[in-house]
Amino acid sequence: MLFPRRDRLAVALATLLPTLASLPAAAQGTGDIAVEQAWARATPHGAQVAGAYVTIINRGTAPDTLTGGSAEVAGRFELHDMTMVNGVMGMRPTGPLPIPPGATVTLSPRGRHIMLSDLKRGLAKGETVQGTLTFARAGTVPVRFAVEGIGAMAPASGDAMAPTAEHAMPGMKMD
Ligand SMILES: [Cu+2]
Repeated sequence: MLFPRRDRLAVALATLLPTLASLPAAAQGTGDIAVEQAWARATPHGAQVAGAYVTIINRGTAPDTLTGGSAEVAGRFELHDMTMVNGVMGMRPTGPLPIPPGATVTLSPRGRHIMLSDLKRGLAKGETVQGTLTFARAGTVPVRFAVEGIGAMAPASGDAMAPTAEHAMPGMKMD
């Protein structure tokens, strides 16, 4: 069956567009690395830091490592882990995060997470923040963080603004 040139193009587009539209909106990635469910927390007024979270899937056969990243709203991007000091949940910077082959690694408010700091502005629920994740093998992967509500696990007071207490989360409960 032959189509004039323009019709063939139209047919090609008609074939392609539904395919693109059917891709999960949250799926992002490059090569063997897929990034899903990228989100960040809205920030209280004046906050200098925001937590961000992703699920990383390594579909390849080689190990990879999340080494860093960026976000348009943040001067700094760090990987953090949770700590418990004198019964108070806190956070501290941590090293690169291994993503073993076949693994699904989820960053969450209860454990390893991304800490965006030196915020250029506050984050509002409902917006989307552009960013990247950097992997040792996969390289730089663009990510869009969907900003969710401040949430029940966020710091309960203005302590988030105090430099020495910005990571203390006294209201956080352990499972
Ligand atoms: Cu943190």
